[in-house]
Amino acid sequence: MSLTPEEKLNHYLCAPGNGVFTVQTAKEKKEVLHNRLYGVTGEEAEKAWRKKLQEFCYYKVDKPLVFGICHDTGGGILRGANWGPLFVRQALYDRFTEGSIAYDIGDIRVIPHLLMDKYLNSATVRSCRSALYDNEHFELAVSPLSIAYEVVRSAYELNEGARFFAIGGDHSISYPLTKAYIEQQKKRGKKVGIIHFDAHTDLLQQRLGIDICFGSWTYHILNDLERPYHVVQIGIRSSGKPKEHWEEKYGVKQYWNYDVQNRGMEAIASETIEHFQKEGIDEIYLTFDIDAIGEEYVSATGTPEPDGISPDEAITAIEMFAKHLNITSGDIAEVAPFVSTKHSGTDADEPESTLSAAGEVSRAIVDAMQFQK
Ligand SMILES: [Mn+2]
Repeated sequence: MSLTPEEKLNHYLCAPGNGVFTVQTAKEKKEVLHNRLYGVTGEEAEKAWRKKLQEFCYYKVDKPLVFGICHDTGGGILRGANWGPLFVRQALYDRFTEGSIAYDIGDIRVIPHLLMDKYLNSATVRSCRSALYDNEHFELAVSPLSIAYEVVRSAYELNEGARFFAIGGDHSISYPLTKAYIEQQKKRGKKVGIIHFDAHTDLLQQRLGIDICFGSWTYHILNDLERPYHVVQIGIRSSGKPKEHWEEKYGVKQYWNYDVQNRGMEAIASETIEHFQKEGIDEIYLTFDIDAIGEEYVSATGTPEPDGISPDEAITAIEMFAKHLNITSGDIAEVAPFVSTKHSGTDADEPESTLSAAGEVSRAIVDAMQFQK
């Protein structure tokens, strides 16, 4: 039996911060968030969130939608990005009042052992449908990445111009999100570009036989774009191969961290803006892997890397992009608040330092989505 987009969203989502399936862990943290968003906690917060979701479905709210993907099964070095949505939301809403410029529709429901439905046999799909939806015959996705894709598609069915900001999660979340985004913009006759901040290229074809994961999602989205150089990567510094390899083999455009340090972020951002303008790009998806920022500021992440861009450089670039490009959706990934090992003798307080950077970056991306050109 097939369901309407409203019914799907009601099955696929849960209250903000509740996407990590726990009974007691971080309960207080969830209550703080719910109090802030709804003025109540527990079942009352659940009701208040569901009412907001109904409002979105009914009124097609035209603000950027915020949702969380508490998923780190696509990671594989240090896990813990499943806690990103709960903590990054707090940091984001510390910087502006939720409701003023964005609309929080909650977290997607996550079975933490799953990645994508295509990896599952039908008996597992049925059993997970029973667990999530109480009905093994509902034709609904059960894995986090498959659900993320369906949530974005359902939002588009309700509002064809929906804009969203997703909070991950490991970086594999950007695969279903950009996939759904590109399909939709193509339908609307729009030409799409992706700005990708990261320490890594994420251009592996597969990792240990798994094709969609944190290290490979970009490779798998290249064919969906009109040209591979409609992906611009910024901040790369940890790669087994040099820039020329990736640019020549895959056709992407890259600015490594040394480019940023040698030429300054403003020059890199200007060149990126000119590149997209020259290509006639209508809409931009901006994805930000928090490890683009150096581990001296950001160590609460799965693969921290030293000597990256600074939070200020990131904000400078995003604010320049916001002025000249049409950023209509985006995400932040790989914030892992409980993974706060101190590397390279840094003395930053963690995870506060990482969360402050993540909050600033998220605020800048959501702000960027306000400007429509
Ligand atoms: Mn990444």
